[in-house]
Amino acid sequence: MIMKKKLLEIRDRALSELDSLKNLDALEKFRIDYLGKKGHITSLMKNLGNIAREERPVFGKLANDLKDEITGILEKVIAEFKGKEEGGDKIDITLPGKRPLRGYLHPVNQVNSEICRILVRMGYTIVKGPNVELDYYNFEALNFPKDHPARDMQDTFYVSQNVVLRTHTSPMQIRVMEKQRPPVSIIAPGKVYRSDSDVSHTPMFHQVEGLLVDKGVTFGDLKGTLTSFVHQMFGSDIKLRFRPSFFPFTEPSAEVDIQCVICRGKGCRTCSFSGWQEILGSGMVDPAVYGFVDYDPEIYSGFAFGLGIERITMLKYGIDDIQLLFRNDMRFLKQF
Ligand code: 2NL
Repeated sequence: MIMKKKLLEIRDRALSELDSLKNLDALEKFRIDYLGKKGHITSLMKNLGNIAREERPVFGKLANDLKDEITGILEKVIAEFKGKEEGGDKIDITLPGKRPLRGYLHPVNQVNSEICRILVRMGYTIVKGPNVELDYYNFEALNFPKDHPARDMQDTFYVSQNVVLRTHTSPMQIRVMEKQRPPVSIIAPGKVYRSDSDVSHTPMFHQVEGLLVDKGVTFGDLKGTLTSFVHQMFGSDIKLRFRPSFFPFTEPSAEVDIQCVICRGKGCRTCSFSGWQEILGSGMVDPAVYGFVDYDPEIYSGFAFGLGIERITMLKYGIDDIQLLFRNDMRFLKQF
């Protein structure tokens, strides 16, 4: 009976010790202490020979039961610890994954990329330059007279008397022509700034301008290039019309309208029921501009065109308020 008391004592001690163990190392030490070759429970069993013959079967069973009980609890506790250490009880790997939100280009940048892709494939090279420009490159060398309304403080952001935020990307074309002899075929995409803000104007917007100068370039080349561009951009069944216009830096000048992409010419709100939408300005480079970059207008001729990216984005998707493109409202942007 002394042995039975001893057995119960060992059981109590084992159970309370098990409760206080904090990690897998401590559990392993516990296993050796109790179940190892020289462990408390193993020793009990080895002592079986020292007790009365009649008591041996009963005591043997008690000792075996204790060994099984402690082994069972120990295994369970070890499994729990392993789970915790590996984070196994926190992550259910059978749950479906969370799909991360994937970023994508703003519609204005998507349309910009599409325009540049088409023009680069036609042989144009992309050039980029400063948003803060000298009056000389923004106005003077582009043949704007000193009293031209675009030069007004009301329309242009002045940094100082002869420095402005560029009002178009044409200054880059002048910078390239200053350095490079013809043939020149470049496009200048980028931000431009005008002191203007309403449903159809924002103080900053995006433009792509194209310029091609070489020997023997004609208005026919301009028409062919822009027709091919429009067909690639909006579809080969879209009709164009070239309308006489005026720009200080081109002569002759033409604005290009396309059949309304929303109503296909029938007349709707987007095209003010005219069936046509204006998409770009263009013209043959004015000989006066060549004077500023030292090209001989008797030898060279060329054409240029400029288009507003926001305007084309709005036409393409039937957006009626330019401000929507700048509010960064995901409910709006997600649609593109
Ligand atoms: C428009 C009109 C245009 C040009 C831009 C240009 C550049 C040089 C010389 C001559 Cl360096 N022209 N650019 C020509 C005609 C029209 O843009 O309405 N853009 C939104």
